[in-house]
Amino acid sequence: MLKRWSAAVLGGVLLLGALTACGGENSNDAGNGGGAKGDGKITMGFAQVGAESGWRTANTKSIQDAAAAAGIELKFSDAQQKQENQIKAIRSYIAQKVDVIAFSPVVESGWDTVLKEAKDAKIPVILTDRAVDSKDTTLYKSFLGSDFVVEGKKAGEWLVKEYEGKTDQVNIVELQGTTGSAPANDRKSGFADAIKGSPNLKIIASQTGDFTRAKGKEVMEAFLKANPKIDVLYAHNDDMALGAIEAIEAAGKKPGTDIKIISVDAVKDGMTALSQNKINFIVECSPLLGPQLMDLAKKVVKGESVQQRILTEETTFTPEQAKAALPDRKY
Ligand code: GYE
Repeated sequence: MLKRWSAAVLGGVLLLGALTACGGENSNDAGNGGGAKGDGKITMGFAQVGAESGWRTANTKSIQDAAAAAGIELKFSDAQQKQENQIKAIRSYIAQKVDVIAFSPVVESGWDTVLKEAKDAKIPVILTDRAVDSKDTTLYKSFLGSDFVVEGKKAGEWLVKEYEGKTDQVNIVELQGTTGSAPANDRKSGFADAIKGSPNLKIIASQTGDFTRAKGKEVMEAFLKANPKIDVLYAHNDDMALGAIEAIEAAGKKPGTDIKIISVDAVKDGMTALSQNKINFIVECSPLLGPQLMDLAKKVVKGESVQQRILTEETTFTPEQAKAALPDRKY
């Protein structure tokens, strides 16, 4: 734990602070001149992906609230969906000698070097939400988050049931999440796996919408132009589905009726569209990882052993179930 930072470190930290500010996010950023005060308080450096979706906003709030409730000092940075920014943030947390680093890796590959740096500095790392593809699993203590393959499967299984007994070709378009990210890779493969026994269910176009509403809309516009008959949209998150709904309506079609829509997350805006029958089915992915993350952080800082993989519990929603769940929905 450093009380004073070197000029070089401070430079890096200020840069991070600037990046964070642009993102319109956060609070306890790494440039606040704070740091460990030798008072026994745990300091966590958290390198967030960005602010790309409603899911992410809820996830950030969960982490910030849970840190405050647990008395953990949080240094938080927003990488604006860029791996290089996350790596810079992690390096700055290492330089500041935080007690624990947590992050949600934007993409799966390319983390070994920086994770090794944290390990060499004896700073434990916890992965939240998204996985890395590192072969060496001693580079992190635990991975807390959803099983995205299962989520993709649930989406595909719903579709298989929906068209059970029908043989006409069903044209599916897919809006993928951020290229190279665990949820995009896994939601794609889980879905493909679930529909592979139904040869009439055909993915006719599949492209990334980067998990954002704006890109979801843009790519859906292109899909609609290129394909006169689209029966189903599978979007890897609600935000892209919501953007696509705008494109579908602008093209004079009825979302949920002319084009059936399946998405993942179950954030409030998605659930509202589902309750209005503009989306037909949503697979839940919980962003409320903060409390479990803080418990894990306390344990790893104490040197206690923790489970390498901790799964979040999730469900699925039909329009009726969305109507019932909406009043109590926390995100
Ligand atoms: O589904 C999406 C967000 O990694 C599970 O990232 C997360 C995904 C989530 O942008 O909305």
